[in-house]
Amino acid sequence: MLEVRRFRHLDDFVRENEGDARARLRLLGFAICWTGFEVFLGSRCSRERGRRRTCGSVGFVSAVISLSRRTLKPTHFQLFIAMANEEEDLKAIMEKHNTKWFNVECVPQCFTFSKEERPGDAPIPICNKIPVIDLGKSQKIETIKQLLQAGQEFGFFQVINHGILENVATQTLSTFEEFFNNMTDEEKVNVASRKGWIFTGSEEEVKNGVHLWRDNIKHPCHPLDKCMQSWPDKPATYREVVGRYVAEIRMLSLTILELICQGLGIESGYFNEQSEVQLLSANNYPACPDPSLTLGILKHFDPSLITIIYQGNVSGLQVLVDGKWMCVEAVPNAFVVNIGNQLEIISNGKLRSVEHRAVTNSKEARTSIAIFVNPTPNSIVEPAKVLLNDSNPPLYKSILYKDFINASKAFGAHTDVIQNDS
Ligand SMILES: O=C(O)CCC(=O)C(=O)O
Repeated sequence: MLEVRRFRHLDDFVRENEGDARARLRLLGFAICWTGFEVFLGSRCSRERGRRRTCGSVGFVSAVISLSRRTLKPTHFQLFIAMANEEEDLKAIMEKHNTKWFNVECVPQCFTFSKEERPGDAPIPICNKIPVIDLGKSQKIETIKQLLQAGQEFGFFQVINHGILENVATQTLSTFEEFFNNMTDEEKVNVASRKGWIFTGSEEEVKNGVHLWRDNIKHPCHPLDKCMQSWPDKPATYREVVGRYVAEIRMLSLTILELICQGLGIESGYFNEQSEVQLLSANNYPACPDPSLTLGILKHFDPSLITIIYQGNVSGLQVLVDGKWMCVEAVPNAFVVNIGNQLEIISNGKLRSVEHRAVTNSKEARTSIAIFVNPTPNSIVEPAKVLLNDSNPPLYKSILYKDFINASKAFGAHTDVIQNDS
């Protein structure tokens, strides 16, 4: 019986038939035919139409030749379909799917990361070593010890009993879901250029030539009364709900930073000036037909002091632990906290900023809210003097925060819009 299979990409076909010399020969034959037809048709029609017509013609001619020689094999059809599935550009996908770029059966080539970058098929375990720290405990010394140890070992921890009511976080998450779901194409274009906040749909989010599988909104969120005026006004509750969330997270971040201060032996209040900017970044990762090929966010370090993430009940954040990717479990009503580059510098390397990334899943969309607590652009970031002595020389040079950001292109092309320069 003839088996007809769809391959998402030519690569996948080649990989599956690696050991088969005949398949390789057929592949070569196809490639020669294809090139010939491309040249022939290329001068007469647009590239896109030419390619599709070429695939059809090559498939048809090859099938006829194969049939006449009685050598028709399932792989012919596999290859033909693989070729027909090759690169469809994002604009065409959006037009075809009425602007919902993620409503596709297969992952288009323009969302497929290289083998080195993509998550692949191997299951990624949940890391149960990343500590879940109870901030409600009366023994502060014990809490401080746990925070320091987690920051040293993993650069990540989760906090529970943090004093933020669960519905504050869940309502904010729902507001962002509504924001991402209901925004029209026209609005997306308008908001991308609005001063004070940026929306980047997957159309714009290109990393190394491949699009991220996410929509994202970023805006400053401190001081609240100043920033809020320029936030989105749709959904109607956006400013109220997100404002309440931001105020709560500000308090939580100051509590955590003060505990870290005490743990490191730095004078109380050291981080007050270093934490004057807060940037909110909310992500929406739609369900993806093949999460092994895509990424919501490429691996990166955070250019912050600390980052506080709410991921609801859907996990998708992965952290490098001992050189291996591990999932951060979605713990009910917990916030994930990670040490950013600036705190690594101030602690003179005692606390670690660790690489992390966001992956997608095939079952449901995931929304996450990250709040980056950052120094002001003109503050100097350097190892705290009290931590330095002859046996602990500075491991990092002093640097202006804005120079750090510009040199590392931490916020990409939108740095000016989202950097609060006041
Ligand atoms: O979606 C997540 O959990 C990852 C968030 C993150 O790493 C970021 O926004 O930089």
